[in-house]
Amino acid sequence: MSERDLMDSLPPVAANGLLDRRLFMKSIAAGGVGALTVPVLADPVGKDQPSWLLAPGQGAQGYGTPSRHEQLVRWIKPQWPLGATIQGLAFTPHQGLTGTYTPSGLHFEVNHHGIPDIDPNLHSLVIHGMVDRPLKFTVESLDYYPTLTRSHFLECSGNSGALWADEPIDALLDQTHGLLSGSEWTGVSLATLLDEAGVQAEGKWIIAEGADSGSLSRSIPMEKAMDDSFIALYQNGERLRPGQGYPMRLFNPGFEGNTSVKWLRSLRVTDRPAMTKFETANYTDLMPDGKALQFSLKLEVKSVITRPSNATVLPKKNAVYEVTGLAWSGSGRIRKVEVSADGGATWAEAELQGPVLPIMLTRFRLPWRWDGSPAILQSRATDETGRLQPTRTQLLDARGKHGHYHYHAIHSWSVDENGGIAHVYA
Ligand SMILES: Nc1nc2c(c(=O)[nH]1)N[C@H]1C(S)=C(S)[C@@H](COP(=O)(O)O)O[C@H]1N2
Ligand SMILES: [Mo]
Repeated sequence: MSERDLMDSLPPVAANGLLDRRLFMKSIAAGGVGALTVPVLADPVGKDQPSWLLAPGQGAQGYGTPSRHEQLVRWIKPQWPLGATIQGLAFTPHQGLTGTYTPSGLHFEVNHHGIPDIDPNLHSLVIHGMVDRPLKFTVESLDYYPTLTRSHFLECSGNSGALWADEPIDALLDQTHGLLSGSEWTGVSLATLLDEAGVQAEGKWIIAEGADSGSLSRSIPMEKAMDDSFIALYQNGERLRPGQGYPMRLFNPGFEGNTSVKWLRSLRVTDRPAMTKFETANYTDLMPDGKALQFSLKLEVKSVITRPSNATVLPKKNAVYEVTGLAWSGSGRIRKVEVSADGGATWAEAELQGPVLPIMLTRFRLPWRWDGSPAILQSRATDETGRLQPTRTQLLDARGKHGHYHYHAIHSWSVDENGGIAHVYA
């Protein structure tokens, strides 16, 4: 089938060149519809052999590292105001990644008081307060409990905070969406440990405290703690990295990242929240009426196109590109992601990469034929509870213009006639 016939067999599903999500499956049989032309070779083997074919290569490393030709690094110097007050930020470079699991070395980090250098043999976790039996767990003792493994995203509620600004920032995706990563976490259910300690009837909250110098503390509702919270000990199969909370952290699936207290040393059961610095001075949401929302813990439904992005230029007109990105929700699974190439006037449903897991990054893909004229690419996600990602206007109408956290509006990339891409508000 020629490329033309292929296009005709699967006509556009939305304006400005969005094509049926099954196109890529058909195009494998048809010989490809990629945007870069690959030459047909007269002599497929050739005479000149590259140097690496002529002599044995180097030995294996004790701990593997990426190819020296791959320079993908986390961005650690924020270009927007919030970060200026936090020393230990690192942003995941989603513009250069694919899949849904973030390599551990590229996981984002927010360290409000730096990374403590903890000796696991000297670290412990105490559960105390309104419990029948106060308990102390060493790292080793937790290894004897039944473990669970969950794939979850972690997102700082300050992720995309730069997009509250009046003008769209000219920065790569790490700066706007890089306080978000996805991992496989292994650890021990918090309910198991709380049951062993015996939570008393008045115990409605848990104050979780970290072993960093500023003792970051957050109040967690007992309902959440008994539902799906866990103590994470491993990440992507290996022990937690120091930046992720080594040797143990609290993990509250779908809640704002700040509540997943790293370097966890204490869980105190109480009858009320502690009103710590991080739930009063920080991580509250200023509303249009001047009042602030507290304990807005659950993360919203959100998505972003990671390729194409402003990290690249579209190399060729009248070619088919894969539009791909990530969608996630603090409330469960992603049900649907739609893509628009005309600034939100028409939408087409994207292919979701399975398995679609609850409270985990979900990758979407859709073929798009760019005819060379200006376009605005957007994605919007719907989760299994029916929550739909709002437009920027809807978000500002609801939350006002002085937000700092929980920005989750539809994100827009403009494409100009030269294939240049920019972050815009549409
Ligand atoms: N003890 C402690 N826990 C902490 C923090 C911290 O600075 N100290 N940062 C919090 C914030 S603001 C976020 S968003 C997440 C980030 O987790 P990560 O650094 O593993 O990505 O950890 C949270 N837990
Ligand atoms: Mo955060």
